[in-house]
Parts: sequence; structure tokens; C-alpha cells
Amino acid sequence: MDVSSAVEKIKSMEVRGAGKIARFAVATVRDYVNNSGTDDIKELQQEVLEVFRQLNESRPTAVSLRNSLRYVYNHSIKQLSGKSKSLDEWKKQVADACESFISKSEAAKEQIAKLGSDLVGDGFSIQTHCNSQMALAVIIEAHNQGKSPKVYATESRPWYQGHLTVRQLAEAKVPVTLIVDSAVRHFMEQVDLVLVGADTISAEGDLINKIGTVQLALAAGDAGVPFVVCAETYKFSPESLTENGGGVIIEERAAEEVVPDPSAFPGVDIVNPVFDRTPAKLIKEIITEVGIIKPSGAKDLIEKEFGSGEDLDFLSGKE
Ligand code: RI2
Repeated sequence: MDVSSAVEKIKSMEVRGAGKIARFAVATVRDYVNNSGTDDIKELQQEVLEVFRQLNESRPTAVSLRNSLRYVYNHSIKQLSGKSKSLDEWKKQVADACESFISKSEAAKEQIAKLGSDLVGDGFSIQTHCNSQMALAVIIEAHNQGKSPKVYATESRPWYQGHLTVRQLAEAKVPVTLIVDSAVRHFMEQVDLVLVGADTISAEGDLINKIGTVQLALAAGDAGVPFVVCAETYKFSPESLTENGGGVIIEERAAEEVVPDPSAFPGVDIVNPVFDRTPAKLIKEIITEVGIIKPSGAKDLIEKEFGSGEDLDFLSGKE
């Protein structure tokens, strides 16, 4: 697939979910490098950085996308700079780094499912929001262990990712109930645990996730139900170490996703922010592949995984 089609698939949300877009982006880089006809390394390096930039701009909020490209950069292009390598060696190292990110990401999901399932007690009712492969992996693992979880899943307007969630759970034979987004507090009385995914986690331990997540966290807090986030380490933002407040852009999408014909509402401003920020104080724990942490541990985790942030400018191609 060419790069502009890949970018379009991410923008249109044909490929969506923070983990999936990260794997899809690096698979696009791998295919670009493997299919490149150029015989000039310098030219290919510049082209690959341009591919990085286009992919990075396709959706602005999920840091997973940027971190997946950063991983490929750090494990190939950065190490190769200044070394004389043949074109084939160079291509192989980039493609290997892409494959390595994809396998690490898949392994992280399995590990999160295992660690997270320990938090699920027998017969737990779990509430979830949107469609997070990480949260679902935990629930399905607990189900496979015979813990018989039941799930309340929100519709997640305006894109209705909740429909994907309920179908996925029903297919896995997990009892699931579809509820409207505004019913989260109403059903919280019957819930033991809230599990959601993450698009980005900041150094302060704040969660940026599908719009409506903060309401779910407030409802859980009010009812004394633990609110837990399932996130691979590449959902943590190294940029937030230096930028005040996390530097996360909240994506706004078209008004047509809210109402099919905005012109039928003359004089009405229709806005569609698709993510919101849940403060660390509302989050009990974050399940990652390297362990279950408190949100206050986010900064340490970022420093361990990404260093002090000296490579934040990797997309510029400067060394
Ligand atoms: P996983 C999704 O964003 C949701 O906000 C979900 O919670 C998050 O990505 C993480 O998903 P969107 O692409 O990586 O639907 O856990 O806007 O699958």
C-alpha cells in the first residue's frame, strides 16, 4: 500500500485504536523501504523521514503513533547514521526495527492481559468505554481463566466504537450489555471495576482517551469503584516531560460525525472533540507490560523507557 493510502486509512479511522495505528504505521514504513526502487541511501533516508512525518500527522492525539516511529528511528536510522552500510543492509535494519516494534507490541498485549486479569475477581461486573484492545484483552483473559466477568459497554458516540466492543465480547462468549454513554453513573452501582484503554498518558499520570472517559472516571470515583487504565509503555508521552501540561493535542473531527446534516441546525455550532483528559487523581492504577503502576509513577516510567527526551526532535532528521 502506498503511503498516502495508509495515511488516509488512519485519518478516516478505517484503521483505528491507538495500538493498531502504531503497528499499521510501522508496517507502512517497512513496506515503503522494502519496495523502494532508489539506489541512493541518502535519498532513501530523506524519503523515510518524510514518510514518518506524513504518518505522524495523520492523527494528532495518540502518542503511540509517534512512539512507534521513534522506536524505528532509534533502532535503525539513528544507529546507522555515519556508518557505511550497503543499501540492502540499511533497508534490512529499518525493516527489522519495524518488525521488532510489531512483535513487542503484540507481546505487550499478552503481558497486560495476564497482569490485568489478576485485578478481576470472580463474577466481576466491568464497565468499559470505546473499543480498547488492551482492556478487552484483560477481560477476555479473565473470562478464559473461568472468572465469569460481565461487561457494560458504552456506545461511545459519535463513532460508536462500542458496537465493535460488544460484538468482540459476544464473539468471545463474554456476557455483555450495551448502554448509552449517559448511563455510566446509573450502572456504576452494579460495577466492580472500570477498565479503559489509553491514547496517551502524560508524565503527570493524566490519561487522554476517548471523549467521555473523564465522566466515567468521575462516576467511578463517586461510586467508589476502581478506575484502571490498560496501556502499553509506548502510550506514555516523553514530550510531556518537557511541555507544560503534557502538550497533547485533542483531535477535533467533523460535525457530520455528530449529526449527518449540520445545515439542518441553522445557527448552531456543532463541535466534536474526540478525546478528553482524565486527571491522575481519578485513576487507581495503570496496567503496563512492565508492571502495574500508580499514575504518580508515570514520570519514572517515561524516563526509564525513553530517556531524558533528547530524541524528541527525531522527525526533523537532525542528529
Ligand atoms: P487500544 C481509541 O481511539 C480509544 O480511545 C481507545 O481507548 C484507544 O484508542 C486505545 O485503544 P480511536 O482510534 O490501543 O477509536 O487499547 O479514536 O486498542
